[in-house]
Amino acid sequence: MFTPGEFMSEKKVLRFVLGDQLSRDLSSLTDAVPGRDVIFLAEVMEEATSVRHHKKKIAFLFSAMRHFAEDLRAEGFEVDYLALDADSNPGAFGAALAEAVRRNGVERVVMTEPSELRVLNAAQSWREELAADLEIRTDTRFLASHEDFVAWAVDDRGQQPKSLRMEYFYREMRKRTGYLMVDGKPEGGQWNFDPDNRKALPDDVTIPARPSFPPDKTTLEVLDLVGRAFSHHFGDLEPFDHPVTRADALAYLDWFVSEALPGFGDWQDAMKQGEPLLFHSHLSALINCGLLGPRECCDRAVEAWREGKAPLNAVEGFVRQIIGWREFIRGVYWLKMPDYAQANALTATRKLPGFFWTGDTAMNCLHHAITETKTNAYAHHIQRLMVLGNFCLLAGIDPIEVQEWFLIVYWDAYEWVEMPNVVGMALFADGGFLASKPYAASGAYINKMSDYCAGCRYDVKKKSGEDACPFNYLYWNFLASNEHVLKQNHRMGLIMGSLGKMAPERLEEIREDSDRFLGGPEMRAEY
Ligand code: FAD
Ligand code: DLZ
Ligand code: SF4
Repeated sequence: MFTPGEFMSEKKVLRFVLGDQLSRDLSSLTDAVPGRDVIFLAEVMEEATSVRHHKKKIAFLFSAMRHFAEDLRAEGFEVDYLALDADSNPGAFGAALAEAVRRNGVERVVMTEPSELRVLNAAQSWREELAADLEIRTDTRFLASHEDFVAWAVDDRGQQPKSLRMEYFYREMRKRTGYLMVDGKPEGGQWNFDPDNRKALPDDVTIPARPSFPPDKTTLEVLDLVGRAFSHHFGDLEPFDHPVTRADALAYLDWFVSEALPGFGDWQDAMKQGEPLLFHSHLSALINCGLLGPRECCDRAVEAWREGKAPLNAVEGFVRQIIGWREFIRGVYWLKMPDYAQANALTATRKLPGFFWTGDTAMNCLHHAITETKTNAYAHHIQRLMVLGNFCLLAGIDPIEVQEWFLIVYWDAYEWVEMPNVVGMALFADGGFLASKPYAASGAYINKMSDYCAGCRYDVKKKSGEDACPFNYLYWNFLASNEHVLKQNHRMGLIMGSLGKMAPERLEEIREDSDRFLGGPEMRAEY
């Protein structure tokens, strides 16, 4: 006897998988039948140039897509793979899908919801022109569904809150998942071990050497393609030694858990010249494109703690980044879009300086963070937040320009995760919806957490004048320029009090230094 669903499922179904949906347990693939269904993946110019993505990001994704297709074929699936340079490539998702429907003679298409609003809206519009039914399924790879997040964030009358705090969401997620919980209470008696995770890096710490995944034939073909098609895009294509298969991604996760996780907590906020990765997992791009699942990453970390191979502060910190920050950020994106994209609570209007594309600046911290970004399509969280983001915040760079830069340059960047991190966390452009106060800091913070300042043309100890660290006067200038907004923030009370006590001459000096710097050659927008 057939159930109605099984009867329907006798017909061939086209399963459309996007570039950040490379998970075998994807909701659109769970009921795929080898020998009957066709799985469709498409490299399309419109998507690859929606912004001028870093070359390494495109190469990583295309290679991971092609390897995912190979794995599906090995499982017995028919895969219709549209390569970017195929003669028949129409260059856009909608047209490519319409042609795939005709080519494969299907009446039904199934896909998992796109992770970004732009592509979800496009997918809804494809329905009109598609000669087939299109089913869009929920993305079950996140631990909190859209409904879960709304139920947590929005009150009974459907009223949106004025602000949300990750910490409370995280506690709910800990309770729901049971990660690091004992008898309903957090392991170690604390929810959060962040205060233990802010140590500067001592000179004698050995940073573990990363495994390398040399390009195979498929990746070499992609590198050649990307080198030709996207030569004008930002960033270095090579060296390229990233995991691009599920098997390599799992091996990289295993390596992280055994070698780097034990030091992840202590030195999570540290920065060191020539060491872009330190003890960070470097897993974000693998998780965001679907090669790894967030649950399995947390499972492995918690297992290491249970086996006594990693300390609690490291494992709690890592689990918090994934079940806390990552899920929270996604929830905020879907709750606040589309207006969030335009948020500019501090009315910042300055153009992004050209050195963000070249790294050509005398500010050593920014020089390193940007050149590493250019080489690796990666910078770790504190470089993104407290060097790059902090500079954009203090210099009053237009959030739209900053969003675009962050979306372009990182291999893990997709709008759903990039935007709230930039708008809410780095720039306070949502007026404090996501962060309780701006992540603004002077040079003293960067000096404490890094070895950048010793090699800088500017003097981190100097507060004013041409040789003073620009972060020092820009910090106070930021507070003074935004006093009307920031004085209402109770967490800023102490620092705004200090600003209020500043002599007018000192305030004038800060303004002059800031005007000179912000109007000077270092800040020119062209590059
Ligand atoms: P680890 O430090 O090893 O952290 C472990 C994992 O936790 C990460 O792999 C990631 O999956 C998750 N995670 C940690 N922090 C965050 C966070 N704030 N938001 C979401 N997930 C988090 N992350 C992206 O994945 N894509 C982006 O486009 C992105 N843009 C950012 C822009 C700014 C301005 C800032 C401040 C942060 C941004 N982040 C982004 C968050 C974070 O910086 C990166 O996830 C992290 O640096 C990736 O490196 P990792 O894998 O070594 O992370
Ligand atoms: C980031 C990206 C790029 C550069 N190119 C493609 C592509 O050619 N084909 C594809 O399926 N996905 C690509 N992606 C990832 C998509 O941007 C991502 O899947 C959507 O934005 C999700 O909404
Ligand atoms: Fe950056 Fe200032 Fe330190 Fe130079 S002195 S590296 S500009 S914080």
